[in-house]
Amino acid sequence: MRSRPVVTLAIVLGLCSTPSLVAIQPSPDPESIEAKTARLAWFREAKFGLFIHWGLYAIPAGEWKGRRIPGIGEWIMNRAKIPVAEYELLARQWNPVKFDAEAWVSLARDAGMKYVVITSKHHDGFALYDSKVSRFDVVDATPSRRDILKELQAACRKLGLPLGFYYSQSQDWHEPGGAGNEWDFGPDLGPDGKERKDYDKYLREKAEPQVRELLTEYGPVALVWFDTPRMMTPERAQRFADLVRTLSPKTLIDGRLGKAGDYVSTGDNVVPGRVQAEAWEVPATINHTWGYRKDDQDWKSPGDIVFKLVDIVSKGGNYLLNVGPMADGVIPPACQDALRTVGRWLKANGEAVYGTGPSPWGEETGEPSSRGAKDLRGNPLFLPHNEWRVTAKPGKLYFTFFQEPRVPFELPPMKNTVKRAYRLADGEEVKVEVENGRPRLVIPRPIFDPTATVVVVEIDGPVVEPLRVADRVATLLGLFTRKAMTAS
Ligand code: JFZ
Repeated sequence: MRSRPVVTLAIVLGLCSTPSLVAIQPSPDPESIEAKTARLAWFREAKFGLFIHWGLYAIPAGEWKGRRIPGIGEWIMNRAKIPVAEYELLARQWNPVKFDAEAWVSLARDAGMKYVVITSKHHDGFALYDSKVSRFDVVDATPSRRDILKELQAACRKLGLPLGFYYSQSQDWHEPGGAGNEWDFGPDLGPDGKERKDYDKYLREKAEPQVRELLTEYGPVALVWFDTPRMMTPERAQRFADLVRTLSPKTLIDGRLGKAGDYVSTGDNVVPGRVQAEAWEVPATINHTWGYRKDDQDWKSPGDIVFKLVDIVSKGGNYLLNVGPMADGVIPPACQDALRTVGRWLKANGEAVYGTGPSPWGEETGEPSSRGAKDLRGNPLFLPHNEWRVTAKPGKLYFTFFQEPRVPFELPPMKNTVKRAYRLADGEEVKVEVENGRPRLVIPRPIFDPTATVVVVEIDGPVVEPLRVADRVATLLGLFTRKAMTAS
């Protein structure tokens, strides 16, 4: 604080005495709103991404020594308390002969996904690329020796999809200093709450150098998806943030580093009830595990995925949907089919998704239950309404119906007049009636596409102007401007 006047004086003197320096733009503060907004532009447009959890855990695929190990597949080392020395042996079986990076990225593209995020190193500590600071990776420890991330980087570049890396910065069950492996290396914390491992040694000698390798050798890196920030003090988290900001200023940081990132990551599979202003993303499973488990073939249906996508987008978020490839490198065919079906829907209706803004209203997503009912955790009970959602672009509203609505469908209150309405998939005109100043859509029955039918409503003015209660009363009394009445 005390040095500030001195610094200011120095700057002023510097600028005055050497005019040439004025031309040098100081690089904008990476934490400024402007820098963050610019970094986030592609992410806010993209809406839908492919998450890939792949590693040695795809080999046991949920089963260890003939025993079914419950829980998510990529946690098998932890759940079965497999010693490092034994888990390491899996690397000798790693030989994904059917892995085809371009096939994976094409799947993402066919599904209408606009970015890809893959586990570069999960909690088990095994890296999917040729790391120079650890031998526990696909090249140094396996008979295959193929650098998975290099191949994916090339495929993503070729097909034009941004590629990001999940990196487990804190948990590393392979390292004595990493967090999480209490079966080989004892607890992370003592009964006094003090740290018992040389965690900073692990961070300095493996995690930080590996993040550096990813940013410098596998770029451009769209984002780093940090996770489970155990023992991530603000100082430690800052060291990772500094690496990302200095080595690759356009790279996004997710919401699980241990300090605020560029966007918020919700809990796994958790979709908030309401519109959120900040950029956010839901990491979600397509069945009930991230890493492949042979006993989980319970894929979400294309209709369910389309609903979740539009629901999330109408609340301002992104949907990062995961697949767990099998050990041979193949993404389970049934889950590929579901994704391609979603892609066909998006091919016809993507305009309602990509680059849109959230619902101008928001009440349509549900309502708090009356009389203060609480859920099991004691939170106010929220009753979701899932009949329709709305997204917006300048002058246009996209109403997506997941069920046949009651017809005519009364549009939510707005001051704007409706110019016209049409079905997005085939351009067919949808009749608009106006009653008491309130436009209604006469949607033909049966509904066009039972998965989800989008009706585009063109309005005057770029954005919805909300009707306040007083305006609504005036409308009902017939006092509202003639303008609203002339729509149809
Ligand atoms: C973590 C990992 O442990 C898991 O294996 C997977 O990679 C998943 C995407 O992320 O699990 C979490 C992390 C955070 C929450 C839930 C599961 N959370 O905040 O609710």
